[in-house]
Amino acid sequence: CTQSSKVASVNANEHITSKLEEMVKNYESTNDKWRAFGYQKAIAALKKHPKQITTWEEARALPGIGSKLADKIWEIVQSGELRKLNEFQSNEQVHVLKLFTDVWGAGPHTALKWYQQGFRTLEDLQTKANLTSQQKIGVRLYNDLLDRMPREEARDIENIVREAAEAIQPGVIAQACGSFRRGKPTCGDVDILITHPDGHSHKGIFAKLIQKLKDIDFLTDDLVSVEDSGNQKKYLGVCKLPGPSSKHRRLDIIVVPYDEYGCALVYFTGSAHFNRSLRHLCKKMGMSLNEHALRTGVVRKGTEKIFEGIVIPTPTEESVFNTLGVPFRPPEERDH
Ligand code: DCP
Ligand code: MG
Ligand code: MN
Repeated sequence: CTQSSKVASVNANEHITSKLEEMVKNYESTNDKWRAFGYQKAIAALKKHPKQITTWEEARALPGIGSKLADKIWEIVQSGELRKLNEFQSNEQVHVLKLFTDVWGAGPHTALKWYQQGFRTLEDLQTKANLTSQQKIGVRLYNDLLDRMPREEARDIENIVREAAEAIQPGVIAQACGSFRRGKPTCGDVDILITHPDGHSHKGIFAKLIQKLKDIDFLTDDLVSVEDSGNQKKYLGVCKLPGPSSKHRRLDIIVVPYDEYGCALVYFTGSAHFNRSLRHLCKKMGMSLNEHALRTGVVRKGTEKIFEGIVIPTPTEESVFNTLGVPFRPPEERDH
């Protein structure tokens, strides 16, 4: 068994995990953390399992799957349905909590609070609830922000940001990562990574770029106008392509120094699940990986890091995979 096999590239049990993932969402929205956690462990085990589950015993034998979860899995295998999930979906409270947790800037805790305050609709929130500035945007643009855009639109957005960045700093690299780079047909947002190969010119770009995109009326709303993380800067906002029929779309822009480009590219390409798998692999080798750097010689005591380790230079994405001893995985194959 090689280390890379820990990151299974196809999910043979998608028909099961998709239903269990719905259950996780339901339990998260009712703040039932333990049940949500149990289902998540089961999903992870199923995703690692190389073949389709066909018997109850097979499910029960997987790590983290007890007899109750095996019953649920067996029910899906046999009937293609999960009654408990259908029950959830016909419950009013669950519907309202789902509506509310889908407001950008609101989590399960806030959704439950709103429910307990007697709010049931988005109009209730707009007229009666005490909303943060993010939640106000989330309610006002509710439908647009939940809608996934076709990848062609993500490419148009990438081009506008790239042109604006290029006008500010020639030679800049500006590329859409996330689901777009993984080749998905639709994207929940556009994640644009910006750097400059000369190693220092990335520094002046961030504030000028955001201002320029506002000047041309491309950015319509700020969600987080600047988030500092080490030498990286991140913007989270909303943009809109010109034209009367275009929708508001979520846009994330990250500016990073060139020596962090390899790790940043891996991180922002994702998927989030793939990143977790890589970090898990790192842990077993005394390494660590985040959007900034790959480190070796990390000393951990439980979950605490006693020594943060030494940075291994990883100028490219390939070098990150090589250093981890994992065969290179093209972005299209990084969904698990
Ligand atoms: N990311 C991560 N862990 C998270 C959130 C994000 O590792 N909790 C990384 C991996 C993601 C990338 O950042 O692929 C971009 O985050 P998005 O939330 O934009 O996710 P995607 O672009 O993958 O999907 P979507 O189409 O829903 O935007
Ligand atoms: Mg994205
Ligand atoms: Mn994003």
